[in-house]
Amino acid sequence: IAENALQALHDEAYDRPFNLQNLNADTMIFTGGRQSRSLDGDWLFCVDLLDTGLRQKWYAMTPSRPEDRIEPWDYDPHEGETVPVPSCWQMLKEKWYFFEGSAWYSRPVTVDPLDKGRRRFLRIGAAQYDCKVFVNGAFLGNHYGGSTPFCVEVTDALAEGENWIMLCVNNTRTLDRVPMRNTDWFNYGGVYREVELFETPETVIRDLFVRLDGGKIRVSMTADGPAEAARIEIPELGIDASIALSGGQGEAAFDAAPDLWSPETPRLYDVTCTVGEDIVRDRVGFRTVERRGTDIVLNGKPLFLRGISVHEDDAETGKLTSEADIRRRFEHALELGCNFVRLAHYPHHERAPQIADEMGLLLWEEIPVYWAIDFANPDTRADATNQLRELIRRDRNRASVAIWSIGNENPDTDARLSFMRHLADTCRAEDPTRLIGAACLVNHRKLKIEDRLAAHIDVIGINEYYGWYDENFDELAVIGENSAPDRPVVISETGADGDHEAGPETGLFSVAYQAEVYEKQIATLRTLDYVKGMSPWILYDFRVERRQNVFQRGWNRKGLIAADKRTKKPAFHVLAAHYAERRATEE
Ligand code: GCB
Repeated sequence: IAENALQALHDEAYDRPFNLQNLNADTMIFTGGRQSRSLDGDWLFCVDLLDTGLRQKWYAMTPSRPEDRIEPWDYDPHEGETVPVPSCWQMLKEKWYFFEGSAWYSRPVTVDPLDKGRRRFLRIGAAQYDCKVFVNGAFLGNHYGGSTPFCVEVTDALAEGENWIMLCVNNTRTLDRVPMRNTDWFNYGGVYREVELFETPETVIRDLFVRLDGGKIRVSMTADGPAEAARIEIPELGIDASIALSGGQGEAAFDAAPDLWSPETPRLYDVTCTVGEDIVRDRVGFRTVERRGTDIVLNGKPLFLRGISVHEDDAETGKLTSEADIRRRFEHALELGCNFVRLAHYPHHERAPQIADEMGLLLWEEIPVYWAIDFANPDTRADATNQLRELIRRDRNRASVAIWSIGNENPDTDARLSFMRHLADTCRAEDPTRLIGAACLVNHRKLKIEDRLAAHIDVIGINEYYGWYDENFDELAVIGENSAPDRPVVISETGADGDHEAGPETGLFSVAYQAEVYEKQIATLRTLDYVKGMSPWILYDFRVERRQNVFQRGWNRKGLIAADKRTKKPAFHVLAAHYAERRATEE
């Protein structure tokens, strides 16, 4: 027993010094318009189930020839097998398919000497979930959160000539984190978004927020360094102004009459911000989105959100997403007649909202506060808050983003309410110009929309599966009648599995039954005047460990399109016809 206890102590001790969570929303830099050097490509790679690398300090090894070594070694981070970055390791080798634990990535990076006063930052687009960063043997920081970018300053860590960067990425699901242990999507792992090196002047623009608010174009920004003023230019609006900085913070408001961004007219403006020698750029659309009673109002006009939900999931590459994937998803959404897409259940690639800005799609963006998480745990709260802040800071210049969603189907406890109110307050503090949503709850006993969270958000999302998990379809109409929400409801999910390959002709898991569920849903939902949008579940079939019956075979089959991203199921056409009809009546 004593030995076990010692081992436990030891295990905790090896990990604790690295779990600083010191790479977070406050250490991000604004990267729009900056030149970067890509560090994508082949990295040396080794899975490490027992965390031997942290115990044996693999990160501190230096490149040397075997014959020069005096101690045996278990892994050499400077040679061996390579994998491409970005990627998900599950998709690279069958033996890594269910691997959950740490894996080491390392690569050499050769740099020129840095001119005096210049700085360097390493930025990792996303690593699932925990990522520890080492440069030349030194631990520089750790980030938690599988879907948001993070930056680490490497000005002093990188020396002229060859350097070694090592990342220890761990995708273990743990009780104190967001998401927790149980999800209905696949637990991918790895560095699955781009890795870049940025060089900046001494004064760095950390953050830039440009939006239309209260009839004016407002700009807020943060820079570090000694600068006293920033310059902001939006040439097409005749804005070229100086903003005074105090303690690195600046704020200004301008009268202007931009052409408003909307799905029909996705107009974007070039914005440039300069502080000292640092220059960043963005393309920003201006629009207002608000709630009035049970309406969602865009640029003063109520609208219905014709949406669809999507995951980031690919049969061949997993969570790795290319520009072509994003464009294909959005093209399919447009083909359905959508003006709205729910990016479920975590922050998607940052190119997604940029492309939605150009293509004219409104977005619901979300953090993985999913099902039961440990709402009473301060670590869980800190993690969720940071992921939300990172997402908002990354995307708050995107006109397409209309709703920040802070939770999905979470049990209505006091701890959850306090947690969610804190997240809603965080949203408003970071960005008062968008709606806050969450997938809320129905009281199935009273057959009524009833969730204490609803009073604290703007859009009540409802995930309901009448005709599927809830087999008595007629109850949906009863819920509709019994509920009188004072704010808009979006049916954030509804649907049914349909297996296009091996499913039966009729009944559960047939594509015919799936289409029938869509028909019945549409007929009932259209009678509810407070329902102001829907994003059925889901555009494509997606991979998940927990679905293993003969029709699912490792996939959630609720896609309107199969996992091949080509085969449309009949329900696709049912929804497309409904959206076409809605569009016709709106116009
Ligand atoms: C839900 C969840 C979603 C699942 C879906 C399903 O309510 O929000 O993540 O994938 O149901 O298919 O059961």
